[in-house]
Amino acid sequence: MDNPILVTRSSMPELDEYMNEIADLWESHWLTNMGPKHKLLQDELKKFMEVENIDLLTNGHMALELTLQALNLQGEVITTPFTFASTTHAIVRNGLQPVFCDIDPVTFTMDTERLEQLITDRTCAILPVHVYGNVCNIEEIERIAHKYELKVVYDAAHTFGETYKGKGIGSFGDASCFSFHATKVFNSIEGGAVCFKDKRLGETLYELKNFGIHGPEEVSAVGANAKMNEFCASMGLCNLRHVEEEIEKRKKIVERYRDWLEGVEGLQLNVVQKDVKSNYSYFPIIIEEKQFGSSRAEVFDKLAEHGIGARKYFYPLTSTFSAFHGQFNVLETPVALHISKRVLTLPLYADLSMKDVDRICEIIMACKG
Ligand code: T4K
Repeated sequence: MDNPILVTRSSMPELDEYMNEIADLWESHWLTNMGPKHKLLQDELKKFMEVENIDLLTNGHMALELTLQALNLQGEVITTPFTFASTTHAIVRNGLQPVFCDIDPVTFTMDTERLEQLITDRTCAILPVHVYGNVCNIEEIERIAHKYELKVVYDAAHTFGETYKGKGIGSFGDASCFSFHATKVFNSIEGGAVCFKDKRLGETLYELKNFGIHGPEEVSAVGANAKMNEFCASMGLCNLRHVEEEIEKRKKIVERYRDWLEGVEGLQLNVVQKDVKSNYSYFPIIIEEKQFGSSRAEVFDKLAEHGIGARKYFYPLTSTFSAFHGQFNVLETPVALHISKRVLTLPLYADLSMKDVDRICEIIMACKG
């Protein structure tokens, strides 16, 4: 078997670059609790992401969980089930009730035509997901949120570095939560950030990520420990220097995939959104068995036989997790169900070679009936 190719591979700087970056930690002995690297990365990211306010956290999940806590919400949160476990868990772990809205069949983001009918007098917020870096219907979400006075928190885990209509993607809603996990376009090993509008929300978040400590002798909230440490921040500083180049490489890989797979009967490719500067984070394909001639399972197995680890992001729907059985009324989301049963996310990372892309596509095309 050829060398295995996994769905992604973490971007890393040269070892020397990282060693140089962390060397001063041996001088200062300051390893965590909002040290100088944390501060520097925060400032650099603010510029790069073109946002007004940002705070760094340990990971994208805590970004979501603590943002919901900071907003002091109660009741129902409308979200989508076509996402990673984290999105729904953040809602449930805050004692809130998820209400699942179906997705749009083209962007796989919240179908705003179905959103308004899900609003009840218990609805407190909307938590849409910019899944695969596809930007949600921001105008509609914000119009509806404004009409019903609802908070909007975007799960922006997949949208690092993107802009919408020329504005940093983290500028929308009350807050946007990013992931800097090892598998993401930009990583700080583990890491995350919240971009937010209201500075008071930022102050609350800052305290919540540090146990709710308000002052030397006052703890005013039941917070968590979600502070990004200096080693992670250092990795972020190194990776940030190369991220534009990496996104450019991803773009070329995506173009190569498209050359092979665009227009193939039975395959739906990810949408290209005209107002979005994309980060090329994922390359999902939707396989319609009847037209393509093979099922998602058959293509998945054939790739696996050749050591290629495509993934079923996101199957199953979070609304079907056994963890939630019997806890809330799960509405049917037929489009999300349809997509989740047919989606395959193909390998994509900056150093994936064109030769490997060609090989992956040859295997997929050999499955075509
Ligand atoms: N919201 C959304 C919409 C998300 O997708 C996520 C995370 C979050 C919120 C929460 O953000 P974080 O709290 O994670 O910051 C992975 C990631 O762990 C997760 O971050 C990501 N979404 C999710 C979509 O994918 P797994 O369970 O599929 O990861 P794993 O370990 O199977 O890794 C996938 C591939 O990545 C491996 O086959 C090889 C490569 N890899 C992995 C690791 C851990 C590396 O090259 N280096 C590594 O260190 O969840």
